[in-house]
Amino acid sequence: MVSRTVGAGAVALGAVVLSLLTVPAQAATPPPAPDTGGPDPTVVTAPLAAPDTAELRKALRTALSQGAPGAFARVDDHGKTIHLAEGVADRGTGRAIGTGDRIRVGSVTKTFTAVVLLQLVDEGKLKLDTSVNTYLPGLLPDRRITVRHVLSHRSGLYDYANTLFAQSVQGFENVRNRVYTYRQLMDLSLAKPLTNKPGAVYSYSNANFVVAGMLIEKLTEKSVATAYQERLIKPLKLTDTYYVHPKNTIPGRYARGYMTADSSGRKIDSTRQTVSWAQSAGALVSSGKDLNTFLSALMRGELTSAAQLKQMLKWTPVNSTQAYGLGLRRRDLSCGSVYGHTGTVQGYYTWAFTSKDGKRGLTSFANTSNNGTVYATMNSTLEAAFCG
Ligand code: REY
Repeated sequence: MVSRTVGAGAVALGAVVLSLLTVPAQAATPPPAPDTGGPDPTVVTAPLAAPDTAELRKALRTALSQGAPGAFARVDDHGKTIHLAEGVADRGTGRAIGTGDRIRVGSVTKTFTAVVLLQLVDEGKLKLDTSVNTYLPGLLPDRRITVRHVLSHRSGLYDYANTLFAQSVQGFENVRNRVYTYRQLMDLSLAKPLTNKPGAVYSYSNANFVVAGMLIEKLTEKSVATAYQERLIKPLKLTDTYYVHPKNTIPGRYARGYMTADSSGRKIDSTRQTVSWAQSAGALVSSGKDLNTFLSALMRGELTSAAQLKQMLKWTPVNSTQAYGLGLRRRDLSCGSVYGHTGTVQGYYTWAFTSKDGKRGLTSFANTSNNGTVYATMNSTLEAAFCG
């Protein structure tokens, strides 16, 4: 590995033990966070080593041996693209998976949602440190919850996904074809007390990005679908990216998704689903190419003002190797930090990350979920793609 100078945040890591990383929705209790997050601690002064394609391929094959029907990694590096794919997109037909297949990207949607809101901040329609209830009167039980708290998962709003999916298969089948209103999703969250004092700590919750979607619709007087389309999909020419909710299908060529049953390990074809339980927290369809394009544009400052990008990059600690900005994850690798998001919806595991300058991007993907060993293996694609 090439030695490089990194800031205190990454030096403290030593060897990154990727297998110990937790699934985001179940992150360990975090340390207290300051009210506006800290600065980005990581300074990379040397160029990144070339992606380790052998290691990437090994990870994809390992994921297959652990139960993923298919897996791929697409790296866009200074204008060059690496395509790696193993296994199948469809267990019925045996069609090989490809890096061009469309996928359900789960919570990578949260980054799109956050960017729309930061554009609204740029337009003077929204303030990050203002109470959510100023814009959505009476919605939240505590006026102290600000827009910033919601976008950094510090609101304390309960994550109703924990209740919905306590039993993975039955929980999924109950919602697979359901269509929720945002209000109904908020009611599921608000049925439980706040999990922390507003602003105090990171506590991942889909309810935060339901609030974010409600803010978009209130302030733009249009649907979130229109906001994504007009502000991100069209200008960036993201030809594989769709917000199809409440439809339960994926247009064009796509990878089928196979969720793993809790105890039997049986694979359940979970391709058809509305993802209505997530909507602006997780319902986008996209591709490796589009996710790499989107995150690169974001980090290059093409989607928001420099001032709002700086706000997105103010960090709340998650654990010793992770932090959360505004709709953005930071992962601290052995060679420095990368920025993006993870996504899990039934049958679909996605990692989309980029270097700070936006010049190297990775989307890695497996068409399974609810499988901790596959999750840990796919996590290791970050180290291979960015640190060599
Ligand atoms: C939903 C459950 C996880 C997935 C979630 N996803 O909150 C958001 C994200 C959109 O962060 C499901 N797990 C699975 C279970 C666990 O059912 N009992 O892995 O298929 O992307």
